[in-house]
Amino acid sequence: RKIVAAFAALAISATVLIAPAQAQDKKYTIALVPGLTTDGFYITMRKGAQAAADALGVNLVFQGAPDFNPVTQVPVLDAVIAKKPDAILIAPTDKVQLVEPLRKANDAGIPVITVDTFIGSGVYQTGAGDADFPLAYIASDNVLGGEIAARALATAIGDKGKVYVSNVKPGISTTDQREEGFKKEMAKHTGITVLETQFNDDDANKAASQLQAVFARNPDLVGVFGANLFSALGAANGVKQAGQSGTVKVVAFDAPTSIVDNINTGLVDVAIAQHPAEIGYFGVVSAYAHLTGHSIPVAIGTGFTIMDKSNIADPNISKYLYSE
Ligand code: T6T
Repeated sequence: RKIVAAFAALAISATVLIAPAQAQDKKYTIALVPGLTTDGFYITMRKGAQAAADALGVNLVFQGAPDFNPVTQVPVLDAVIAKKPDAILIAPTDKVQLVEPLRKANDAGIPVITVDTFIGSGVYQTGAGDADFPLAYIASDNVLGGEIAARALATAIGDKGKVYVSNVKPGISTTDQREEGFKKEMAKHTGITVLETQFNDDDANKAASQLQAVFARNPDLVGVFGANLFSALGAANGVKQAGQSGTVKVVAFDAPTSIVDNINTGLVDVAIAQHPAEIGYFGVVSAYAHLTGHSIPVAIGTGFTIMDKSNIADPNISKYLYSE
């Protein structure tokens, strides 16, 4: 009070005193556009984002498409841009196809941060290339995740035999990098043959049929790496339907709640849980920091929790299972 009185006595304009306070009181709206809405990974990311939004007094809007596809994601993004949020957090569904649609947001003065997936090379704010305009990339280290998956599968199959990657489709930064890391690591395991990748379009049923078709062609198949939630669920179901549970080993990326049963019954050997809530949390915090005049890291990496039969009952591990 004394300070205010002193300023008043100095006849400093009220606007000067009040303006910064008003700026801080502004209620920001941050939009989160997931890869798709019906995926435990993004549902969990939304929870983390909401926790940060609540703590910071930010209005969070969650708007996405029902499937993981640029054709359905771009119109959602256009609708979000038209509403002029203060910032956009987005998991772009294609490295190339989302560049121009996101440039529209950037040109409209809306800061863009990509979460989970990236556009271009994923290296932003360098002044190089035409896709470096997002302010930050917040995600798992997906190459490392692929390497971890390969080591886990190699161990499960006794370091020999035929395996393949069940993947979504080329052009998605995360799943491309997981496959890259997986193959890089498997190249060191000379007793293991990596068969051709099967792309399932994020359709678990397709992944299940593909498993059975690969097994029919290769009755000596010993393992599969499911490179995301639906690829892994589908591949595991395929193994079960082929009557090969426990014989054809499954390493799963992602951790929906159904993975617990699959691990306990021995259908899935290892699941690599990402930390999507952290991605959402740091996404909102980064956007807010930028909006309030702070500099932010151009890249934030979040971790993994490796789940198997030995630890899945531990609450410190199971807390990383995704929400539904
Ligand atoms: O694996 C996650 C995510 O990281 C990836 O980009 C797309 O698939 C998931 O959402 C799981 O379905």
